[in-house]
Amino acid sequence: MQPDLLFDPAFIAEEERADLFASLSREIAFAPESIRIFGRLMPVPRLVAWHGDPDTAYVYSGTHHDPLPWTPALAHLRARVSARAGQPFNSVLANLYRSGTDSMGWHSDDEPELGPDPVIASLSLGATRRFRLKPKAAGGRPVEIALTDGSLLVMRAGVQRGWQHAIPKEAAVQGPRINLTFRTVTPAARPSRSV
Ligand SMILES: O=C(O)CCC(=O)C(=O)O
Repeated sequence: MQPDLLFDPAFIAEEERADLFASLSREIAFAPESIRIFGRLMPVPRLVAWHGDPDTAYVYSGTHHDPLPWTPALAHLRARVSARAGQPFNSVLANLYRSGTDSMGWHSDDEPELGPDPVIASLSLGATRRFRLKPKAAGGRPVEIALTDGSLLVMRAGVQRGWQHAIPKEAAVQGPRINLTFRTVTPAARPSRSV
């Protein structure tokens, strides 16, 4: 069994990559974030920002996030990524991996706001990082893809249901990487919070 992926290594042309990385670095207020594990708040090993349409509040890492507005570079990339993926997106989780010591643990993007079978498009700029996928079912083989500068990976319907993914630490990686995961949040899908 293979995950249903679209991988386009040259989605962003080489001559655009550095300018886009600089625009995103300037426009996005990447911030530290914590995750609650067994009641204790632990910092996640990367910086993050949540941007989207006004009604795309999203709970991830156990915390409620109201969206920041689309910046010019994010709005530009949303249009291009939606056209390539054949799918509209109303929000984006931006991750900044400062070096190879930043990482993302095993997870599926399966929060209720994303619906039962989300399509998620992941754009990478900067340092190449290894992206690992492992099937939830016993006996399946893991898959690894090098997410290179300017690449687009679309995880199609079924991937979040059947697979987990991660970005492992890589001591040899010195440079930073920005990753944008475009998503579609359905506000009504999560019961409203009590205050
Ligand atoms: O940085 C990446 O390529 C993965 C990001 C990711 O898994 C996520 O935002 O859920």
